[in-house]
Amino acid sequence: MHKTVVRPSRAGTVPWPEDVASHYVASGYWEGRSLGTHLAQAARHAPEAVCLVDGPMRMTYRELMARADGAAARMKALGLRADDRVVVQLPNCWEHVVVTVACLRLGALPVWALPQYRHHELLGVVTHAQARAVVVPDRHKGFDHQAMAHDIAEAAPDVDHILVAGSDVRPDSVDLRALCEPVGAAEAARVSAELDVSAPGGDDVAMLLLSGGTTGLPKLVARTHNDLTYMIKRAAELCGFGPDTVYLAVLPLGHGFPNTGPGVLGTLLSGGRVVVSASPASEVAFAAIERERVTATSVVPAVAMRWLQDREENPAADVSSLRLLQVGASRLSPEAARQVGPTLGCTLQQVFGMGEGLLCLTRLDDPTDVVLHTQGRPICADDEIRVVDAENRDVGVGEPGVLLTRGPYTPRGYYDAPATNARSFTADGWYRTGDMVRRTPDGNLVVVGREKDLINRGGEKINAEEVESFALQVDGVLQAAAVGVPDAELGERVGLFVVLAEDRRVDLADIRAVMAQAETASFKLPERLFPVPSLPATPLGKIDKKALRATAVHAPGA
Ligand code: OOB
Repeated sequence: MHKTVVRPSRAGTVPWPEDVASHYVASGYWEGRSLGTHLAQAARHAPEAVCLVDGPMRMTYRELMARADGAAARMKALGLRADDRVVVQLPNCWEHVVVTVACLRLGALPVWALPQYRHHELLGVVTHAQARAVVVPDRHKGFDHQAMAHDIAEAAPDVDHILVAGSDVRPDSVDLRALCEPVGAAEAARVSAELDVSAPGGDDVAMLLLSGGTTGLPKLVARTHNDLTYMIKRAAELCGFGPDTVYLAVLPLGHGFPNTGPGVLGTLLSGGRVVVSASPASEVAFAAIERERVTATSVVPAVAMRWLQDREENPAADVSSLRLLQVGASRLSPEAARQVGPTLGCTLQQVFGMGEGLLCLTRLDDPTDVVLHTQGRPICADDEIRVVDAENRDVGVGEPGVLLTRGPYTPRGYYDAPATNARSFTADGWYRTGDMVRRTPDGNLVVVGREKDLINRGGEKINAEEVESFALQVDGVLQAAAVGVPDAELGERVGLFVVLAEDRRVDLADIRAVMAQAETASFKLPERLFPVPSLPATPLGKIDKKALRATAVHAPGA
């Protein structure tokens, strides 16, 4: 069915040029249907198969859809509509999956947020997304998310509903578990048919994904049903996902990687089974792998390294069902990569992805050398790649440069951010990733560094400038520069160089206190402080962060 109506969800987005879009349709990448419709269709293939496991909770495809469609209908009864944004800040639990599928069925846009976000980040996301609903646990790890969500609703006028998972639901919140009750068998067909009819089109926005390094002023990526469905399905195909796949979701579901790379949604589209784990700790994950005969999972390098170490010390758990370990979101060392096969008995796949789109994978049948030493290659033949120098000239194979990309699942701009787009996208639509890579002769990419001012702490991206602006609020701090200090466990930790006013003493605790006061996520707090008499400058007069990183490696710091 041809849609002529441009839904409001597309306001603030930068569309692909028409001829490019036609090519993506003609090539079969863009199927023109909503992700929710694809999921419902996959569910109909094997309604009695178990598709979602969370502790004692085991849900069949029939039940998942009855719950998701029930939730969609009840969200509608609350006044939520297609195109409304729903910020989902839940720890890993079955409700995360149900509420995501419910939004996709309704045409509402889920916006996944990390559980570690505090008032500062969550308010930024809610405000920029103009969210109408916020989904939180009552409490998680001792923190009262429900109270935070209500505080945020006070400050964000668009928020009408706080949906709460847990047993302590306030009268002014909506009980998420009641919302997710399955719709009765008699009604299921009618509700489902209604949702099918009102489903969004392929060009409509399916969700807003957060770009790495989210601050109080987040960058959101509007991903369409067409682009996202293609990426997930293609990733699932390259990972060999099918009805026999048992995928363990251990990374926080607030991230794109465990949801879409192919992750939870790729597993459900393939007719497989998702097992949700609240923790990536090896004792919990290994027990889940053994109990549920898990075949695939995805982790960040820090978790992979812990698993490798713990496995050597404790070889008791039976992890023989595991066939695929995806590792991504930050750089995996070749030394760690080499241990994965022998120690865990599974295939390693390196994953280089981004909320903005482009997904690179090593292939399951790649030569060992490629799997150990590269971050893979794009999943689509029509992913365009350029590697350029400081003057925007293409560099040769093997030469390092900044990675630029365009393609069928990489939108041409951030959501509602013209000023940022002018910097991050070229006039002809290339996304400037800010990652420094080199291309190998066989077309794989090796991530060698970063041009953008982010710190990658075990896969969590931290905006350096944001940390610096907090530091500058501390009395006595004249200048501040945050850098990623190399770290064996997390890849990088936040280090902060400061120039202090004469005779002033400032401690790490002073800076952390200002950030805590502003209610920021704790993973952003600087862990090392380097007071210096002055900051080094590049020939262009910018702070020389490369020099600072080198200094940090050797300096004692505090
Ligand atoms: C994933 O997404 P984001 O949006 O949190 O972060 C993207 C950035 C990339 O631009 C790059 O700087 C870094 O994370 N990154 C890697 C990497 N994978 C991502 N750096 C080095 N090696 C890798 N393998 O992180 C993400 C999204 C979907 C799938 C996987 C990762």
